Amino acid sequence: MKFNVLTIFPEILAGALKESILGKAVDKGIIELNLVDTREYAQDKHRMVDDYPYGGGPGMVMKPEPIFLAAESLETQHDIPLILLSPQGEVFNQELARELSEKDELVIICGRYEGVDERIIEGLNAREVSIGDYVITGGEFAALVIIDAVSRLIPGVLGDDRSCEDESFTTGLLEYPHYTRPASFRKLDVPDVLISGNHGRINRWRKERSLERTLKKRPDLLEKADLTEEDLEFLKSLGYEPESEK
Ligand code: JE8
Repeated sequence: MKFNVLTIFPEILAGALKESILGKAVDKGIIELNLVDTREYAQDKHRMVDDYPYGGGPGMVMKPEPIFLAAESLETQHDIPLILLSPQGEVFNQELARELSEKDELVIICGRYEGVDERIIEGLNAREVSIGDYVITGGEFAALVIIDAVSRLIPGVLGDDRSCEDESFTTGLLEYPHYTRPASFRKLDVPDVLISGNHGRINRWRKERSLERTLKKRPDLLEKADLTEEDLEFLKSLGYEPESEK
């Protein structure tokens, strides 16, 4: 997968993506980063990438020309999804991460200031995506979130023993609680069942904790989760009433 990112702050992404698992995936060539500094495509001698908003008002708006030229400079095939990060976008989730992870290549446009000239959306046929309902200062950190979530779904990026089949948001449930050594720490003990060696009991315990904490912390997730008859019975024993039975 090749991520083309258009930004005036390529170092934010370069710095974050050279570390850890994603850094290794880049080294291995499983993911490729093409960070394009849109300031390089500014048209005037002052290399201006922003200008005053038509109609007045506070702040500055990113000019269209540098972003169009940067996008057109990419040696990409037609048909490559172009994502514009924006608080107005569809909210990013695991389903969209999966969809994007199937692509060979993506183009991600990061704005700053008050955002980009609206003509970017139509003119470049960009899909607006938001990482959630809060305000950040620009698209770069949102791009990192998307690159991270998409990359870890690409075969070879995670270690083999970390297949992400059974995890939260794949099952639609929150994860069970995790513990490691020591078994007792400041009088706080690891649940006995996890030390029992009985994998039947351990799996049942984990499934039940998963269901229990999803009911407690994120009951909204239960409506879409794929629950067995047994799961449903357990949830009902905790007081859960499915929306369909209300
Ligand atoms: C951005 C952003 C995502 C999210 C994304 C791109 C470009 C309209 N506001 C713009 C005014 C305050 C400052 C904002 C800065 N900004 C924010 C996001 C995003 N994806 N989930 N929240 N915010 C830009 C400029």
